[in-house]
Amino acid sequence: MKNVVAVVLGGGRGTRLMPLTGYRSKPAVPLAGKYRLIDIPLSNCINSGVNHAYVLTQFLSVSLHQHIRGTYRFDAFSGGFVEILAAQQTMEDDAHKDWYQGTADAVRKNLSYFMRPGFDYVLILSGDQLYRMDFRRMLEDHQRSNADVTIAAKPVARQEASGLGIMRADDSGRINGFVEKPTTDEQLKSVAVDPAWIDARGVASNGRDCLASMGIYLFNRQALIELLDNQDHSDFGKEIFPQAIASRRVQLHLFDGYWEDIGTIRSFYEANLQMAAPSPPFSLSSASSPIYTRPRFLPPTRIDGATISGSLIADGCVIEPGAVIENSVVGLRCRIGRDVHIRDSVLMGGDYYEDTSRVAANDAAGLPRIGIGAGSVVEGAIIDKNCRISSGVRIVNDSGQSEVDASQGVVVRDGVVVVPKKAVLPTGWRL
Ligand code: ADQ
Ligand code: ADP
Repeated sequence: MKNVVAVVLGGGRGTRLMPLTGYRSKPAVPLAGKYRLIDIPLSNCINSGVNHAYVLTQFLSVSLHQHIRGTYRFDAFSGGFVEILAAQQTMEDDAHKDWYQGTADAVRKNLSYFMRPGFDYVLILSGDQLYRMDFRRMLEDHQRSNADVTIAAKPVARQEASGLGIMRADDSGRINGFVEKPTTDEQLKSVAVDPAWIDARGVASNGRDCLASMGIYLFNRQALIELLDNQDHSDFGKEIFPQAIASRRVQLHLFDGYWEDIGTIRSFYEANLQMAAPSPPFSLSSASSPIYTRPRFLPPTRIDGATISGSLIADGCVIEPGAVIENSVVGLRCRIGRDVHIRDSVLMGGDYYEDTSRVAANDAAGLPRIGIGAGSVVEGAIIDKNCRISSGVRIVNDSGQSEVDASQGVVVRDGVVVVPKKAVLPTGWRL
């Protein structure tokens, strides 16, 4: 895999994950208590033997830099690297002042970096998906079929097809139809496959008759250069692939493991909670393909007379007597006060501990400590880092609102309450 370079599409403006992307770039959004989104594609790369990777992002945040620098270090003999390429840094002239126009445009504007001698294949990945995949199998399929491009494909039901690129392939697995996000019945019919096609390839179709692009693409170097040589084509799904299938050998690589897009507040929230479930569909513990993240020197979590079920508790937390935590993710350095009730929620934790003199000064100024104060109730919520929730606060979407803007200090997106980073909620606050 030494001749494969990975390019992780780290996100456009990140509006679908606001306010989590208000302070940081999307790849830096914390996941499952102690990871960040970028750890998923990069761990898959490392576990597959790909240790050259670029992360494309629209804007650079301090936390993304720190995280990459502190996590993905390779020794001099391996020659591995992970580098961030931020749009804001490449806008040196008027032509580049615009944001990237789309995924293909983002790759095109940075193409010179990926064309280093020795990189024969470019593996393009999304930065907001949760899955575990061995890219070596994909490269084998790619080479065996003499493909110019290979697209990873997952069988899905028709109801899911409208949000994805849907493909049809011939018996050799060569793609001969591609429609990005089909909306009409006619479009769907033009790319639906016979479920028997899927069954015949060793994957139980269970009636699924659509093959979805997973947003994971393997290109031969020269094919990528040529396909991007058209300024009018700015998106892989919308423009590049529908055209490329006619003139190139575009091949399909079938995959049927767990795979979730986590680019919206609702899907991000649900994927986090699923990882806390008793038999998670995506397990963070795997001997052969671990998920990497920044090593930290934090003490073990201290729990004193609390009741906890179906939850992930990260390092460095303090959980006080009487607390009840159910079906939740509790991130690094969380301080959970007495008799706090947390259910179906994702707490991202804190970036630092407050020392006693700071706590005393904050007390005097009426500023609550970082963490969740005594007797508070949190349900169906995401609490970003470094929030100061005082005592007796109720963060529950009691009236079932689906969207609320920031006027009250918190927002509701897709029915999920999101408390933005560093928010301060005073004693007795409620939504
Ligand atoms: P979408 O997910 O809708 O569909 P898109 O919004 O283009 O496609 O995002 C793909 C990835 O690229 C995401 O990780 C996103 O954050 C990132 N990205 C988007 N614009 C970017 C930019 N300007 N710079 C850097 N990164 C950017 C795509 C395919 C479908 C396929 C689904 C699978 O188009 O065919 O089915 O992915 O999820
Ligand atoms: P995030 O993307 O999670 O919002 P930041 O950009 O805020 O992250 O980065 C937070 C970083 O600051 C963490 O890596 C943390 O270790 C570091 N940090 C350490 N001490 C402090 C402190 N006293 N105040 C703020 N941040 C701190």
